[in-house]
Amino acid sequence: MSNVNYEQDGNIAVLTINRPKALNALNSEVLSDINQAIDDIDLDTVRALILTGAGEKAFVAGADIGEMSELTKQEATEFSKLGNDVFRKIEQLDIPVIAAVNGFALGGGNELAMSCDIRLASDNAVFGQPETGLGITPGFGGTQRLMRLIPVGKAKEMIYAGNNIKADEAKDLGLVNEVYTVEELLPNAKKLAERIANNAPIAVRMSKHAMNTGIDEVMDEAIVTEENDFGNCFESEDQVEGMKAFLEKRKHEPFKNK
Ligand code: DAK
Repeated sequence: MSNVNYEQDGNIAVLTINRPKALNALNSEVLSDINQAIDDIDLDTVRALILTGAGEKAFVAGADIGEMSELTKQEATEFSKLGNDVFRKIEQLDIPVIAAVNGFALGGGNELAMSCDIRLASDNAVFGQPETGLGITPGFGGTQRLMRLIPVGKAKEMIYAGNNIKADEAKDLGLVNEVYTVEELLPNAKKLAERIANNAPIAVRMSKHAMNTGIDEVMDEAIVTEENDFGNCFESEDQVEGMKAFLEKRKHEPFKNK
């Protein structure tokens, strides 16, 4: 797949969107390639995924404006569904996904980053939803995810006015967890991915499910979601080993994802 690179190293994998000449803008081909690459992940061995963009300028500069400009209403709906389905697949993937945002994350790029569990940024990263200046609304979840991640008034300002924010402000707002130099971004994303990969995969998966499901539920339902996910861990060998190792005051054996 020419539009994405996928590399697995042990238990972690890096998916790089590779269309740097167009600042990694998402056309339907790129979206299909991301979709295929996600489907091909070996979830028995990969325990954390990093998503990043090729080149020095951009994570993803948005959906492809050239392709979108020609769409009919029917085609636009299909394009929006393709993007939404891929982004939702990333959001609901059984392993945590870290966005390593290495430059512009505009429109669909910011929306893609927001579909990930965690965002880390380089100090030259720029986040924004410029769609209203193009005569459209954000179409890959931006109207919904941004206001769930940062204060509603700030999300509305970014979307109505098309104001971009830089990495430091994104950190202050909680949109990104940490800011690094360009060179240090990927190594630090890998360090975090490795820390995640060292923990019990079923427990991480159940935690992701509980948080992602519970955030859209009322508290009385959300705690039941947690109860079930907590209970599910007790059918795993990793739970037995993790607790046994603690009680025996030793380091646990590498977790087996079983
Ligand atoms: N689409 C297509 N090409 C793009 C692009 C994009 N989003 N962003 C950049 N490029 C291309 C440029 O056209 C240029 O191509 P050439 O002219 O070299 O062939 C190349 O990438 C380099 O860009 P620049 O020359 O512009 O580079 P600069 O450093 O000067 O500027 C920039 C960088 C990121 C500030 C600028 O490129 C820019 O403003 N880009 C557009 C950013 C943007 O507006 N992004 C939001 C796109 S809209 C929906 C579904 C989805 C969406 C909405 C609705 N439904 C179906 C309902 C999502 C919408 C969006 O994401």
